[in-house]
Amino acid sequence: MWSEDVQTLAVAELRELQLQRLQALVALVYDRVPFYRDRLDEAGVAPTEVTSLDVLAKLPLTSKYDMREVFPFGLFASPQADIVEVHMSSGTTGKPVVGAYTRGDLEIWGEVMARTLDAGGVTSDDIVQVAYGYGLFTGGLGGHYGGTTLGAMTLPMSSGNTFRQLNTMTDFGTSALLCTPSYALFIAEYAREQGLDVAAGPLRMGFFGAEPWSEEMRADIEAKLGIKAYDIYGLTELIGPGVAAECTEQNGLHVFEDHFYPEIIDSETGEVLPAGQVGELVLTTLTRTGTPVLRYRTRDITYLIDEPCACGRSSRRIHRLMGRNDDMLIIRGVNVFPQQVEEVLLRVEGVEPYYQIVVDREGVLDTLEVEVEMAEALFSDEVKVILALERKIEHELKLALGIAAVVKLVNPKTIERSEGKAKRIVDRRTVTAGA
Ligand code: DLL
Repeated sequence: MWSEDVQTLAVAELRELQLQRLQALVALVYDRVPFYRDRLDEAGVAPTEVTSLDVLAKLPLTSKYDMREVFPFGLFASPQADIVEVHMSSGTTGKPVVGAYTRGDLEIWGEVMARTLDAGGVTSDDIVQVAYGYGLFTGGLGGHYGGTTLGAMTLPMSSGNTFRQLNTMTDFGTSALLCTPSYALFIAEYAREQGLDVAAGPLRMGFFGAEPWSEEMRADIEAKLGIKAYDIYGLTELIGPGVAAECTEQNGLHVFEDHFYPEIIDSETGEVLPAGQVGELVLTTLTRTGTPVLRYRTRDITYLIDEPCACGRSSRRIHRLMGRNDDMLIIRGVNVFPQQVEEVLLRVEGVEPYYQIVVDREGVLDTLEVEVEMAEALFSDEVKVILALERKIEHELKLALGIAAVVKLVNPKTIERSEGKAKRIVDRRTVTAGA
């Protein structure tokens, strides 16, 4: 196991290490970042009062909106001369969020991404194809630093140019693929069209994340590519990918707790919830010095698992993400997560895993429409077969969501394929709702 000593540390020792690091972090941000100093002063907690991990619950939470206010340099805790790299979130809903890395931070990133790949079985003998986008997005370079830190032969493909991805995979004998789950599906589809049997080749592992995906989607990808598909998690604000990752047990994602401290809170009240209870994930960086973050509200919904894992890692795990509280649709008063829709669609025979959820409003009533591609085999079938399948999926969705949806089977290849994060929700109500 990569960095086995620290990954299997006795829990009491891990907590002690976390406390020491938290104390250093709070002292650092208090000293160097006026934004945090003001928030800590407002909360009435001095750095010297962080005498146990329980004090963390009294420290202020940080949101994406806070970060945007101090864009771009307001959260730097190191002099600009010590910053060697910067990444940014896409900022589709406002100003982007900046993550700045010192040389030490890049080493930490390489380390946690090496752990991520090692957890799925990658060694220095493997050939790692990084098909996350390179650039300001953290997926490409994060995967890259993980591969090179581990000593694997790393192919910096970036996303897109699927023809070349497949040729390279075949020519080099790639054994590990890194990309978004939606791009993995597209690669599988493209390979099939080219008559290439990826499952028969050397590809053995995939490390997928950066967007929501379901257990059903995992099974589909594993079958089509003939691999083990591991769920990996992270976000720009914290470091990028490398915050948490699955081991070969594929039963929750181990948080690399010596670098990132996880909490689950009730989104409404901010109260910290015990392991097993579903809520919003809050993360604190324990070691970064470029842009360290205190109690960042991720908006991601999950719960903590603190039972020991058969793999021997002593860190707590998070359950596969269950949605984001800002992706949650409220349709006729009912909470709907896109992943619930995906789970239903992938269980049904006759449709492909390409779909879009369209929410609109007719008068005062919200409408939910799910467009999903029919399988090639169904395409030539009679209209009544297609209609019957639509009604069947509507029935299943009603059972799963508790509200009615209209299902429209669309022709094969009509829903846009994704090379990065897929866009699956179209909410036309936002204009009138003013959100
Ligand atoms: O997506 C970092 C990353 C790159 C993670 C490659 C994994 C692999 P951002 O662009 O800042 O960073 O987006 C972060 O993406 O808050 C989640 O909502 C979502 N997300 C990331 N990983 C997963 C996952 C990268 N495994 C946001 N499952 C996060 C579900 C995920 N959602």
